[in-house]
Amino acid sequence: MTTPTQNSNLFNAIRAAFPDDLSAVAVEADNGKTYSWADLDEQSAQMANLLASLNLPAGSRVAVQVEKSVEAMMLYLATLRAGLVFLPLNTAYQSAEMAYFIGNAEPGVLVCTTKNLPWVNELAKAAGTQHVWTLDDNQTGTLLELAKAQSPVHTPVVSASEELAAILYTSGTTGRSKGAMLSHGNLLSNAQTLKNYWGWQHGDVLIHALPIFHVHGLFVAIHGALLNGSKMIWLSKFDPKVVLAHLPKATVFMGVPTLYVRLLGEAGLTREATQNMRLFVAGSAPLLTETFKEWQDRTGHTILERYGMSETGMLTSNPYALDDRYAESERRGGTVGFPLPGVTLRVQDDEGATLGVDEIGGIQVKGPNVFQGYWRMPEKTAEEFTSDGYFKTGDVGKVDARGYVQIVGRAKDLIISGGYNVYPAEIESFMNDLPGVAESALVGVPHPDFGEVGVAVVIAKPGADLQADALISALKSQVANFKVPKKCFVLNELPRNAMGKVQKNLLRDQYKGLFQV
Ligand code: MCA
Ligand code: AMP
Repeated sequence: MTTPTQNSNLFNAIRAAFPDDLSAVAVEADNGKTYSWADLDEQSAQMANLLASLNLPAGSRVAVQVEKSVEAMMLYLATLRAGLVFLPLNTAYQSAEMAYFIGNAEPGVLVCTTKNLPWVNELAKAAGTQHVWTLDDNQTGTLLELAKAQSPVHTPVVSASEELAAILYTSGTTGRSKGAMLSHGNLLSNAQTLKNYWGWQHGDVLIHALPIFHVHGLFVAIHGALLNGSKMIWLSKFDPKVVLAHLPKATVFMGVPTLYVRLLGEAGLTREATQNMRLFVAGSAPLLTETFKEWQDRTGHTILERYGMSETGMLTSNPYALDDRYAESERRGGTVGFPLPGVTLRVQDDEGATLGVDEIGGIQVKGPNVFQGYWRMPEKTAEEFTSDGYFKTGDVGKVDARGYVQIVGRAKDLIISGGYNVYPAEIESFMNDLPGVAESALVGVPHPDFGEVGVAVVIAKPGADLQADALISALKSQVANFKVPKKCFVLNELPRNAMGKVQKNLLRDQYKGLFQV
């Protein structure tokens, strides 16, 4: 237990890493604006004072569904320093999805775009959320108007390390997402581990091209730069040509595999264009060894692949330099490297026996980065931990003789498309509710750009005349665009095994060549 005076508020560690010269540029945004370190401190202080003025109960959630902007990042920092719980939501979520998150999280504050305000207001009313503000990516919105009237000085609230800092929804194996509760300590321990393990150094400059409503862009990228007092080149959206243009002025880039595939599609990606860079990090989805090798041949850089989860932050990483716990310093394609310092990883079979070298089983982890559980789901949380306190990741893999971890599959029914998670159970429930649909199945198949995409198989009710295109457009009006199946087939029946379970593996085999070029 921490002493009451010990303040483990993550913002303190971030603020302590700001450079002495607060007038220096902290963020160079692609809208032409630059933000100094003083801007980050003062504007997040104003937002923190605004949040504090609401006198919300401790642990209140601040739900945010806004387009990527530096002001949105400042709202995250403000939530930390105000001792509240940041809840970022993918901007692609539509009202049905948002109704679930807002109903489940019951936020004290909801921040959304002006465009979505009408229906977000309805959800807020239903959930008892008293404060709904707007924030648009052109530096306007009621949040900024109200914050302007606040003092630019704010002392971060005293937070114990086990107090919640963020909730991220993820892993809807049951068709519905669960809120992963992350504490100040979870986030800080992981951020400090990565700062050391990836050799962050004075003068580093990060190109930030990821969304900031997931762990990769919000924690791994932003904490990496801020905890190192490093400038960020801030792109509101990934564009390979824009990234290429900035490479000569940067040293670190982080991306999901799709970003690397698209950069490789650019003739401008050359050794010369990347010679100033120090580190390329990939994760959130499997990096194909072809991509890993092509990048090495084209640029001379060896991508560093790492593995993480919303529930745990980063778990394993290929070595940046020599890792004195292992005889290796090689980054190996097709592996996710070694368990990070402080992380204990094991592989177990279904009976709970710990497996040995090269034996494939369920990956389980322990560490200060592992979350506090799922929001208001104690039973589900208990199911995800072993009796001796390991978190069951739902990933299937092995550890080889050199200590490298390889992920070979997933026990959970999950498709990772362009780095976004698509939960078949959730999409199947939407499809089954469409008129004339008797049942459906969504499976993941390889895709040259997104890595993996969803393909739907739908069975019609007797007499119903289903058109695949009509089903797809119906889904488009209900769920986030990235979740919409890239192909839909109307068949007479689904393959089932003796127990009557749909054999998704047969469907995956049947459609695996659909997008192969
Ligand atoms: C866009 N589209 C997609 C995806 N993104 N379809 C499938 N999967 C996707 N990921 C579709 C849209 O529906 C749209 O189709 C069309 O592509 C163009 O939309 P647009 O938004 O312009 O797409 P984009 O700009 O090309 O986006 C692709 C992207 C984006 C840049 C790869 O998906 C992205 O930023 N992914 C990163 C996700 C991320 O940050 N993951 C980290 C999760 P239509 O026109 O038909 O609607 S954190 C995590 O996984 C763990 C913890 C970890 O280890 O990091
Ligand atoms: P999320 O549900 O957003 O927390 O995503 C976490 C999941 O992404 C993990 O459980 C893995 O299945 C997957 N993942 C993350 N990084 C990698 C990686 N480097 N290789 C393969 N899968 C990964």
